[in-house]
Amino acid sequence: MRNLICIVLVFLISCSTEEKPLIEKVFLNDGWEFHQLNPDQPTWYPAIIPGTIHTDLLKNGLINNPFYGCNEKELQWIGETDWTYRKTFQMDNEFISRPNMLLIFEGLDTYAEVFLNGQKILSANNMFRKWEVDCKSFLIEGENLLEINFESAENRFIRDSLALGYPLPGGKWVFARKAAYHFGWDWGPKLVTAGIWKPVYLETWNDHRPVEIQLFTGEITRKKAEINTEIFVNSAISEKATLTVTKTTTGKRLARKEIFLSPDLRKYVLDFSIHDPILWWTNGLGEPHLYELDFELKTGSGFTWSRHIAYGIRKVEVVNENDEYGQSLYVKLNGVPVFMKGANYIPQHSFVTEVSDDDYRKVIQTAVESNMNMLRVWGGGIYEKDIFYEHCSRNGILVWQDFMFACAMYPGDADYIENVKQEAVRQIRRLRNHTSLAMWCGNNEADEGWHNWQWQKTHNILSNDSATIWQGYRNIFHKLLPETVAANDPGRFYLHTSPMHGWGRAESLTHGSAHYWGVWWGREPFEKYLDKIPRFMSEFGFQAMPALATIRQFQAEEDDFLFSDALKCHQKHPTGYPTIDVYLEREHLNPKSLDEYIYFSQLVQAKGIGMAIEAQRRAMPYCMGSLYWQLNDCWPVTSWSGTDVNGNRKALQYKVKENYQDILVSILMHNDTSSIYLVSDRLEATEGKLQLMVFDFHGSKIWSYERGINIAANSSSQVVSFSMKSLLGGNEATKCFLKATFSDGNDTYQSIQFFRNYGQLVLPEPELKFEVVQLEDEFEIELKATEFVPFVHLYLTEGNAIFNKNFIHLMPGEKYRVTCQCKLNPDEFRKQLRVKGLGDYLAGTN
Ligand code: BMA
Repeated sequence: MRNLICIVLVFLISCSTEEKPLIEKVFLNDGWEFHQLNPDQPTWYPAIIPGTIHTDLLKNGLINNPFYGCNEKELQWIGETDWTYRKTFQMDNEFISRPNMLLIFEGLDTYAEVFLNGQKILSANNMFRKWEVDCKSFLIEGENLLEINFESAENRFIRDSLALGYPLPGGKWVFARKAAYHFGWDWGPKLVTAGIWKPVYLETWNDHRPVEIQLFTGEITRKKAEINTEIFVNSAISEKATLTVTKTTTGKRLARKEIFLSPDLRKYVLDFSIHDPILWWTNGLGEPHLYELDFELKTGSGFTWSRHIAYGIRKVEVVNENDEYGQSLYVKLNGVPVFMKGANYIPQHSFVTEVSDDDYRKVIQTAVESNMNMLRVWGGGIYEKDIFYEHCSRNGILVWQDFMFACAMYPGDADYIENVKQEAVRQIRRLRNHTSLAMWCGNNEADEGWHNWQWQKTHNILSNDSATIWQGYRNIFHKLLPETVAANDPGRFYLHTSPMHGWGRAESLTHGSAHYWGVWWGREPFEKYLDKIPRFMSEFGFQAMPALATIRQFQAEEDDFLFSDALKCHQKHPTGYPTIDVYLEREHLNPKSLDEYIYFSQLVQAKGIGMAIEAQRRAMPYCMGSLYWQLNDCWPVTSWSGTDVNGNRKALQYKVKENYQDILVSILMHNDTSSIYLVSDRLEATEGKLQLMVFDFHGSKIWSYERGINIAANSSSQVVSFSMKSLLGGNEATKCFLKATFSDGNDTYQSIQFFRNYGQLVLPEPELKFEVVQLEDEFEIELKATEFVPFVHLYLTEGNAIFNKNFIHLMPGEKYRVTCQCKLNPDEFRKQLRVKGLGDYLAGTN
């Protein structure tokens, strides 16, 4: 296709004395086309950039939806095929005579040979790097042709493995600097993408090209915070310039400095202070205050450059030192140890170019509403877009950032190391100004795999090769990455791996970060979580099915049975459903229909993970972090996530919200004794009232206790305990529950504990009524029941929805209001809404 592309000009720089911009970006995202490399009769199809080969094939109607049914299996050929993309564009004489001209690829996935007017200008091999090519001598006046050939990452794996000559544990991602989850994961499909996944543009400049700016917070006192700024500029000429920084909100200038720009220098500094600084705090502890700052560079000849930065003043220290128990790992924010409450985050889609800005807003909103203060960007995905970190900064969420290495050992040759170095430099420098960035971590479970997963045996690794592989590991994770962090992001904490010890080893509970998978992978009972308390739990999890609306995304209603082929294809753990079944049986739950399986698996997931979070929070300050596996999904699937790919929240998400509140009321039932704990993350003591009540399922109070309490700041303590006998006083354990509340006069925190497993409860058959009212931009559902109804579940049969509360315990006669955001009209909403309690579901299974 010889299209005349639409050239978008972005005037980065404006110039008061000349008409032409001094730095200009000409985007080349439009008018691309693609086909398979080297077919007999090529047919070119239009492509959308940024995108991937899968999205292009799908949008041209050439393949079926990869997420539907078991389609994934039939689409494996795409990842095994080489592809080519091309576009043409016009250049006039004025443009090509400009002095400095770069062709910039923000991201190429992954093995790409780039040709401009028939000449090879770039060989790319890392999706996490930005590629800049000086293209002045290749551009011509008139029509230019840009072509990119993508080699299949799967085929490349075969070539690279043969060349290496010894096996590397892990999967097909070990050589490719490409998102590992594209090769399939235990929650994600194997869809090995290729393509231009980030913008492409030409950038021209004349005299100066500012490339980046970095801010460091120096000393912070009550009176002022010192900020040091480094600005990096490439210059072709020497001249005087002025650097200024202004507060956007007030227009107040904070600093001004005369500098001399010169081709021999690159780095310029500007130091300034902010008086009476308002510190940045995490969600729940205070305001995540950001200073909106405008930096400007102006030269005598009229060159102007500006950059806006939202910057939080805070001190984050990650304390990882030997202590009386082993080795601590905790975050100190502005001098205060803060318990990290959060989850592991994975890419939001198998094709990351499909994730919209609004999706980023929503996923962080889920974290905020769930009272989290940390997310871990897991190492098998991607370094996220800036917007992700911006939302985290604005919402008080700290980021634990893995480098993109997971569950494998990697080659250690010089080319590979250099490639990783360039990637690390690029990503560190891109992310280091984000206030949310707390720490870097070398990899996910590579050290653990090497020492605990018998890789040497299962991969037949000879001892010589074993030494080489381990040396390669050390070179990357103990040398290259920490050194690159120290050089480019001085002061930020680097952890070489997570977990620091495998979950079978004693040190995992005494030293640093731990991933506890005895529950789920080891099928241990949830009660194990009570004993397995590490210093910082960075992974633990349990699976549940997604919402019915999400299942409907991959199968038709007539396939709603256990277990349809599509349900099997949308479970990626080798023993996923049987493992869930083990835990359902322990809970005396026996789902017979899909509807019941969704509900029961979600209840059990919430119960188990809730128990773990409570145990970890109760154990503070010994344990100072709880990041469950996993916040979100990349496609519709049964997985460990609390929120499915369409934003529907599982029971877990509501449980997490309760368990991550700044005050936790926790009931520990053990050996026929119920102990009540109060945990507070608040920075000051809290005066309030603790109330304990035992109710039967008709709502009659059969026992109560009340006491005033002063909870110390940032503390956990056991307040009181009672034997079950005294709580029940002769009533049947299957027909009662314990409710504990703590009220500080403004807020009330509560916890409910049953005395028996969910399946053993003897529930009455109440009348459960609900009414729907349409509000301005959401629906309100009013619920009422004649008897106690535990775990009332609201859901839609087809539509995706966010309920502000769900899995609610309804007391008899009490009116309860829930709001729901969804895109349905009122009639459709009423038609699709289902409201069911635990008793309704149990009745179906008897
Ligand atoms: C953890 C993660 C992932 C995996 C999850 C569930 O260890 O790092 O590799 O998806 O377990 O098995």
